[in-house]
Amino acid sequence: MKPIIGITCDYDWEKSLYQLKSGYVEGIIRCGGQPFLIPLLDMGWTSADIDLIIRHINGLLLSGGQDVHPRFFGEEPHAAIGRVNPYRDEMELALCRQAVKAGMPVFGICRGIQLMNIALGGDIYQDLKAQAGGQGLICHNQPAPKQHGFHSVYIEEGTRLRQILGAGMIYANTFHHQAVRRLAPGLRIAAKTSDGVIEAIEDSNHSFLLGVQWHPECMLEDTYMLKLFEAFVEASGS
Ligand SMILES: [Mn+2]
Repeated sequence: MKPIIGITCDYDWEKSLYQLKSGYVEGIIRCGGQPFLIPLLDMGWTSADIDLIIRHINGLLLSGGQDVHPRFFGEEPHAAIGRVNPYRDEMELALCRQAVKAGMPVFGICRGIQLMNIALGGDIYQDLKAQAGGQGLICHNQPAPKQHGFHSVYIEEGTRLRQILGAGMIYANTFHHQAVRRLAPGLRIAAKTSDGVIEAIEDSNHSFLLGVQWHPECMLEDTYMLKLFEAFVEASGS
């Protein structure tokens, strides 16, 4: 039976529209999974609702989207914060924690890597330029088509990510102004860019707990990016 992959959706409150870019769904289908979209529930949701969702899926994909509200790691909003939806944050933090507790494979993309790190006790830069500019930042918001591998990402040796990709460096697209800062306990850095920005994190002891800062769902024609979806769906099916 195909593994059922829960994918979180964004919510546009101005248009009253649940939304998800097609690449997330296509990546899962291409690799033999059954996508199952998870909308933001109304504000009355309970932990029993989260448990119900977790019981019906085999893997959790945390999709991209807006910034995470900094209250979830104990900070006030920085002047350079982007748009946030604290309701989505709250529900996804609960989903992520519950999935990890259940030993379920979790794959975080862009906002998803940040949310995963916060859910497990770490934090993020609210704005790289304002808070990590001293590192001599490279460009992380590419003025190039979304499927283009714009900057190099260096994969750490001995990581699950390295094992999945079979490469020490890949070219990845980049559309983010935030990034993982302090790692959550139990997680390790799996990849960085040349400026030291963390681009991937993982728990090497978990069945599959991986977050990437780039957007593999926009690069499905790239062998490396498809390998990420393959490994995630495979872990969710075993
Ligand atoms: Mn980047």
